[in-house]
Amino acid sequence: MENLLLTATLESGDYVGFTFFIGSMAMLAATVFFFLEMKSVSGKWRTSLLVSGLITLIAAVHYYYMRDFWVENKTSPTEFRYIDWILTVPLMCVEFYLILKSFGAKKSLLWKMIFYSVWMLVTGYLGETVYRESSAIWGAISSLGYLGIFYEVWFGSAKRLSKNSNNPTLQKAFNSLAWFIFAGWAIYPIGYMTIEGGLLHGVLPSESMDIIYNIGDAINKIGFGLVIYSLAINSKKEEASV
Ligand SMILES: *C/C=C(C)/C=C/C=C(C)/C=C/C1=C(C)CCCC1(C)C
Repeated sequence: MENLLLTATLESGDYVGFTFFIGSMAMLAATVFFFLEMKSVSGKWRTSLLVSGLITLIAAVHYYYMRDFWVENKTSPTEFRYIDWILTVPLMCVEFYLILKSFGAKKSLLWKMIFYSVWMLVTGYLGETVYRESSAIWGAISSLGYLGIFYEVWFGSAKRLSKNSNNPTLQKAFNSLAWFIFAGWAIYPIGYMTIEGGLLHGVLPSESMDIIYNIGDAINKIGFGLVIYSLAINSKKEEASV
C-alpha cells in the first residue's frame, strides 16, 4: 500500500527487478529513436521504421506494468508477458513481409508466419499456466510453430524471395534477421525450460526465467529494429548514388 504513488521500491540484489527497469527504459529509448528517425528515411521505409517503433513501444508499456507487478508480487508477470508477445511477434513477421514485398512477397506468406507465431505463443502460454504440470509437452508443441518460422526464413519461400532479389543490401539485412530468429529467439525456450518439469529446472535458479526473457526481448526487439533501420539508411544511400 505504500506504493500508491508508484514509487516502486527496488531492493539491492533483485536482479530480475533490475532487468525489468532496464528493459522498460531501453524499450522507451529505442521507440523514441525509431520514431524520430522516420524522417531521415524515404517512402516505404517509413512504414518499416514505424513498425519497429510500435514493437518497442508496445514492449515499453508492458515492461512498465511488468516492472510494477514484479516489485509488488515478486512473481512472474506471465499474462503481461504473453499479451506483449502476441502483439509484437506478429509485428516482427510484418517486418519480414514489408522488406520482401517489393520482391514479390504475397500476403499468404505473412499470414503463414503469423499463424506459426500465434500457435507458438498460445501453446507456450498454456504450458506455462493452465497445464504447467505437462509444460514439456506444450513446449514441444509450441516449438513446432517456432520451427515453422525458422523454416520459412532459412529455407522456405521468404528465403527464396530474398535470394532472388539480387539486392545485396536487402540480402544482408534479411540474413541478419534470420540469425535473430535462429539465435535470438532460441533464448526463449531456455527460459521456458527452467519451470518445473523442464530440462533446466534445478540447473538454473527459478527466477532466471524472467531474466532470460528480459534479455531475449531487449536483444530481439531492439536488434530487429536496428537491422531494419540500417537497411533503410543503406537503401537510401544506394538510391542517392544511382
Ligand atoms: C519480442 C518477443 C519475442 C521475439 C518473443 C519470442 C518468443 C519465442 C520465440 C518463444 C518461444 C517458445 C518456444 C519455442 C517453446 C516454449 C514456449 C515459448 C513460447 C517460450
